[in-house]
Amino acid sequence: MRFLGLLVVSSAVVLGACGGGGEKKADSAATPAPAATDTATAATAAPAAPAGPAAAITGTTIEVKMVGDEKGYRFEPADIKLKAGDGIKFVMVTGGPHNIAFDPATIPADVKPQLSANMPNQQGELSSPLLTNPNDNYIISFANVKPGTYPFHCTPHLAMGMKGTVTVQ
Ligand SMILES: [Cu+2]
Repeated sequence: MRFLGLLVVSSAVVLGACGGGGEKKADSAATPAPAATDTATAATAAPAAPAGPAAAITGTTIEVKMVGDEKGYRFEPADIKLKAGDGIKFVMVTGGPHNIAFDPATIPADVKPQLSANMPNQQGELSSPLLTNPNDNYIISFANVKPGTYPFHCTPHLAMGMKGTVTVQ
């Protein structure tokens, strides 16, 4: 009996390091966001148009592990603080598939376009592809994303509490 050598070509996650020279300095005159306690149950379905170009990471890339084991499902660390221009590399470690998703209802309208532009290959609005294999990863630049705290979660494991927050300072 002969076995044909099966060449398993692992799909290389091509992380587009796009060298677009569009470096915008976010010199926003820190407008303090009013404590928005309004119930944003707007039934108006705003089209998710990724307006504007992705902004490349200019600062630090922080690694966040995506873990699922006997202790549960989680991001490590789960609460991440970023400076302007930083980004996050989400790495699948165990218990996948995992993804990274922002609930569009929790993301301010003036943040959505840049965040969306910085999330390649979305599988739904503000939702990354599923990461299935160890070391699969997904990088989100938060460059040009306005300061604020944005909750995110893993869609397959949201019910098991796999969630976190990104705070852009
Ligand atoms: Cu998960």
